[in-house]
Order: sequence, then C-alpha cells, then structure tokens
Amino acid sequence: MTRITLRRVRLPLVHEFQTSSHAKRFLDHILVSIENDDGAVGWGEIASPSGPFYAAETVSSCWAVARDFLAPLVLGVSWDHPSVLAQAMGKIRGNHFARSGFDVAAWSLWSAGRGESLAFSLGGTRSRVPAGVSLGIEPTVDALLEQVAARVAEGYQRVKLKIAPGWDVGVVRSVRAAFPQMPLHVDANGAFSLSDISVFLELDELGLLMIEQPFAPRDLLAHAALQERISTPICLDESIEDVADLATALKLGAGRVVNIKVSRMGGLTPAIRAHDLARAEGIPAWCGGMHEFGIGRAANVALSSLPGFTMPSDVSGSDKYYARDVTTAPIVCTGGFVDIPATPGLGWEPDLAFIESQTIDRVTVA
Ligand code: OSB
Ligand code: MG
Repeated sequence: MTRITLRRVRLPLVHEFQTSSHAKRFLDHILVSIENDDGAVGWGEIASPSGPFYAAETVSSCWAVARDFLAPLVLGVSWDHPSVLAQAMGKIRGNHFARSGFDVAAWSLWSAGRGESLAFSLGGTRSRVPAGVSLGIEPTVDALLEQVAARVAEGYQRVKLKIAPGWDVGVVRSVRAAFPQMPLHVDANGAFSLSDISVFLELDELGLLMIEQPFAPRDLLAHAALQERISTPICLDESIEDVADLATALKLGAGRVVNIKVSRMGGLTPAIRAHDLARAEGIPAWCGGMHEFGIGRAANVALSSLPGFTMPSDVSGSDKYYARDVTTAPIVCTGGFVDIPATPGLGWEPDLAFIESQTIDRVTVA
C-alpha cells in the first residue's frame, strides 16, 4: 500500500430513525480508500454510529484509531490475500467497525484486481439477496403501520421492528393484527432484562421469526435462560463480536439464529468465518446492517450471497435511507431482492465528486 485516505462523509437520512437508545437525522460514516503500488484503489466504509450506544465505538473513536493505528499498520503490511491483512490487524484489540473499513477496502481491491466480483471472491453462490427491512420506533403506532404497509408494498420479504420497554407487545400485536401472514421479527438492542420475561412470553405467542438481542450483549446466560422458556428463536446481534463468541453462544444455547454484521465482526474476513461456523452447526444466518452508505452496503450484499445466509438480510435499497448515495448508481431492491452484481470488485462505483462534496473531514496517511 502506498497511501490511505480517510474521509468523514455526512449524508442526511430521508426518514428519522429511532432505536431504544437514540434518534438520528443524518449519519457520518468514514470512507477508507487504500491505494496500491499500481495506483489501483479499493474502498471500504466504517459505519460506526456516532455515539457508543450500539457498540463501544463512535465515529470519533474510529477516526482516531483508523488514522493513528490502523492506517500506519496497513501501510506496513505486504499481503497477497485480504485474510493476511485481517490477521495483521488482529494485533489491534476490539475496534471492529474501524477494522472493518480496511478489511472491506482490501477485499474490494483484491477482487477487482482478479477481475472477480466481490461476491464471487468471498465464495458467494447466490445471484440475488432476499431483502428485509428494519423499522425504527415511530411517534405513534399508526405511523409505524404506515411504514410497514409501505415496505410490504415495495416487496420487502420480512419486516423487523425495533422494540424497547413500553414500545413492545402492544405495538407488535397491532402490527401482527394488520399483517397476519407477514414474516415479522423484533429487535430489542439489549434494552430488556430477565425480569421482563413476561414481555417475551407474550411475544412468543405472535408467530415471530425471531427475537433479536433481548438482553445485554455480554449476558449470554440470560439469553440461554430465555431460550429455554420460549419457542421463538433468539437471534444474537450485539453479543457476537467474534467467532469465539458465536461458538460460546451456541454451546450455551443462547440463540438459534445469528445476525452476522460485517462491521460488528471487524470485516468480511471474520464475517465469513462466522458464516462457516453457523452453517456447519445448522444455525440459520442473515446479514445485518448499520444503515451503511453504498460502499458498506455493497459489502453486505456480497456477503449475503454466501449459502449459509438462508434468511432475508437487512439489505434495503439505498433509497430507504438516503436520497442520494455515495455510489454513482444506488443499490436498489426490486420485488424484494437486491441483485448481486457480476462486475469486478465491489460492484458499485464510488461517486468521487459527490463524496468530496459531502466530506467534512479528511486525512491522508502515506
Ligand atoms: O440492531 O440491527 C441493529 C442500525 C443501527 C444500529 C443497530 C441496528 C441497526 C439496524 C439497521 O437494524 C438495519 C439496516 O441497516 O438496514
Ligand atoms: Mg440488531
């Protein structure tokens, strides 16, 4: 590598997104571009939330770690496969969102250099990804029902609802009543505890595909205890930061489905390992998202082409979040599917002029 550029890019959200912890109107993500000795450039995205509410990282912490530790490390490693770079980055503890941006950039560069699509390079077997959509907490149940109706009309194959204490069984029951057959699941982002077990016993009656991350990320025993009491599969998200976490969770019976996120795992390389373990253990997997801009979203689409992703992934079209995305063409969801590009590399081209116009901070490390 000869040069690495980090750009902090701000895009407005078309619809405010509210979770159990916070509300967002715009997002700042960090785009990572790495340039090799031949002048070829690979792009990745650090899609950390701005605050430390989903994971410990923030955009600012990612910026500092990327500039001061990851970029110098990556410049000093010679690698012939992205997994070699991932191994070298393993020297840096945690900071998975930051690492992920570099890992995706390496995979983009490598697959493009071989003339292969990113999905093919990763071992993907699918030509299109079934798309699910994630809906935040709305001011009213009616507003949520409107959102669900709009997404179902667009063809999304399953709907996930964010829940939080007070916005739980009642809301989910209303959505279920209006859409009796729709594949539906809920995501608590760890906002409950075992003392709320009655909420989950009631949710267990609503025919949900899964209940995502009911309890605090590190509390695998609480998830195992709940899974013993309910028949709806528990899906872990925040709990699974590496493959060892997944192995431990499965051994404990803490869940029966796994959401594999490129960002949370620290990149495509560890995400593939988690996929391989889930598949070997017969655990259904799907690819989660972090409201990625087009570059991170393209990586999610490519990952979702692996055979173990047997459930719809959170790979909405760009238009669900952004009026204009950072790629020259947006990622589109048609009839409930996102097509996997066959063109070499990431499959969507960064729109450099637009990216520059939205850049609020930039640094080059050489
Ligand atoms: O828990 O899956 C989550 C977004 C930010 C933080 C946490 C989560 C999410 C999503 C986004 O659900 C889904 C998407 O990117 O489409
Ligand atoms: Mg989640």
